[in-house]
Parts: sequence; structure tokens; C-alpha cells
Amino acid sequence: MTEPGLAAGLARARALLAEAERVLVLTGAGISADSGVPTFRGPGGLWKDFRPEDLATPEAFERDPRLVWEWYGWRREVVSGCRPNAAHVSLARWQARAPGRIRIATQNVDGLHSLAAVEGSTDGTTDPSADLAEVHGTLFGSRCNGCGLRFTDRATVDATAIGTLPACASCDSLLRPDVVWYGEALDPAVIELAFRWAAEADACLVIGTSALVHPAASLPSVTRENGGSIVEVNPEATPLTAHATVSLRGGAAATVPSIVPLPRTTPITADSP
Ligand code: BV8
Ligand code: ZN
Repeated sequence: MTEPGLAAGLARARALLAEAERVLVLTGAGISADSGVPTFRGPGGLWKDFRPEDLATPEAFERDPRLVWEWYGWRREVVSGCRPNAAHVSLARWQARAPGRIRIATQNVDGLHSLAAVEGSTDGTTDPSADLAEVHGTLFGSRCNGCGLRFTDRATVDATAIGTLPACASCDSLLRPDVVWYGEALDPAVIELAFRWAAEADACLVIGTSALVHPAASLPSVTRENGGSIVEVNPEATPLTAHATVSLRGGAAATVPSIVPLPRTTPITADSP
């Protein structure tokens, strides 16, 4: 249900998030659009020249690993020049203020949530993976097609020929991007954690996703089925909009900082917790 007018919606969203004990935040490509990372399906989106089945499937990699690595190498370079925006930063600060209560499940592979967490930590000890599930993997990781070894990998990719593609340091087999492709199962441990967080959440804040890709797109309904609310932030309506408690027509960087609860300014007294 969409509240009449953005102001009323913002106030309702702020109240729902402030009173929630535990929150699951589900993010999609839209939260990174304000950082300059192209989305998948919007105008100028990543898929504009390709169809998902052309590139983001195991069959595509089998058929033409050079083309697939060329696309992922280009995306690594684009994302390496992008910074977390105000939405990533306000979520990271919220998590730091409420350890263990604010969990993020992201469909994005751009690493911007981790970067915001590390940059936002005052003492540099923040574990960027705490309370963050990258359910579709990471652009900056590779996995060996032969022995399964995983590598953190920020190197630029030389996709000029099959012979120059990344190879495993251990068994010399061809490496693949460490992302989940269409038709591939998600890492059971990661997606089960995200579904547990969804079931435990009093509110699910859904930012910048077309809510088309499963199983991630079904996380908000798990929160709702367990009595929680859904707050959506998206400039456009999605299949989730009709099921949202509040759906805000706005961009992530402009909207999220204004609905994330501010630090509690309760005066410190002798018996403060
Ligand atoms: C699985 C990683 C089962 C790679 C991605 C038929 C055949 C095969 C499979 C299926 C099928 N039908 C259904 C399926 C299942 C399929 C699926 O859901 N397909 C959809 C398209 C119908 N899912 C799968 O295949 C999944 N696996 O089901 O496995 C299985 C089980 C056991 C054993 C074997 C198999 C795997 C899905 C994972 C695919 N990988 N990414 C890569 O990144 O290259 S998905 C890809 O899409 C990205 O992760 C992306 O995040 C995700 C979803 O897209 P969005 O994030 O929502 O981005 P999008 O561009 O669509 O939307 C952006 C939104 O932002 C818009 O709404 C826009 O309005 C908004 N926006 C724009 N600007 C802003 C903004 N919002 C806020 N602020 C702004 N400024
Ligand atoms: Zn190997």
C-alpha cells in the first residue's frame, strides 16, 4: 500500500524503522546507481547490449569464457572507480550503532556495502562481512573451475585471448567470476542466513531492486508473513509495491538517510544501559 504523499510516507517509514528491534535491509542494483554503477534493467543498464542468458549463465561461460570475462573485467573497472553513496554510508552507520540488529542482504556484487562499513569504522576493526550477506557473490572474487579454490581478485582482467584469462595458482585451470549465475544455486549457508534474518526481522527495508530475481526477491514476504512490515525505496513501482507497508518513490541516496533512525540522544544518566 503506498502512503498518500511522500512526506507522510517518510514519517511512517521512519517510525516503522525506529520501532523495529531487528531489521533486514535487502538491496539491489538501484542503491549503487547513485554511485555510478549501472543497473541491470534500467535505461543504460548493464544488460542493454546483452541478454542475461548471453553472459550471466554457466552455459555462456562454457560457450565463450573470453566474452564473459571481458564483461566482468569491464564491470570490475567501472565499479573500482565508484564510491559508496549516502545510502550505503547511512546503513553502515546504523549497523555500527545497533550491532547485530541491522542485517543487510545484498544482491549486488559491487562490494560497496563492505567499503562503506570499513570506511565508516572509527577504529578500523569493523568486520565488513558481519551482518552482511552478498547473496549473489562478489565481482572482486574468482573461483577455480577445476579445484574450487576461491581468490580475492581486484586485478584487471586481460580478456584479449583465451590464453590470457585468469588461471588457478594451484591447478592452472580456468578461473570464473565468483558470482551466482542464472540457473545456479546460491550458496546454501548464505541464503539460509538471509532467510533467517528475514524471518527474525520486524521490518524489511527494500532498496533499489526490481524484485524480479529469486530467491532473493522473496525475502521481504518472509518478513511480512512473520508479522513484520515492508518499507520500499524505489523511484518506480515494482511487483513488491502492492505488498509494501510503505513504498517511497525516491532515489536511495536522497531517501535512505532521511528514514534511517538517528542516533538516540537519550541523556547519559547514572543508570543508563
Ligand atoms: C536459482 C550475479 C535454482 C551475477 C545475478 C528460468 C530459467 C532459469 C532460472 C529461472 C527461470 N525463471 C526463474 C528463474 C530463477 C532465476 C530468476 O529469478 N530469474 C528471473 C530473471 C526471472 N534465479 C536464478 O537463476 C537464481 N538461482 O534459482 O537457482 C537452483 C536451485 C538448485 C540447483 C540449481 C539451481 C540465481 C539468480 C542470481 C543471478 N545473478 N547477479 C552478476 O551480477 O553478473 S542477478 C542480477 O539481478 C544482480 O544480482 C541484480 O542485483 C539482480 C536483481 O536485479 P536488481 O538488483 O533488482 O537490479 P535491476 O536493474 O533489475 O533493478 C534496479 C532497480 O533499482 C529498479 O527497480 C530501479 O527502479 C531501481 N533504481 C534505479 N535507480 C535507483 C533505483 N532505486 C533506488 N535509487 C536509485 N537511484
Ligand atoms: Zn584450481
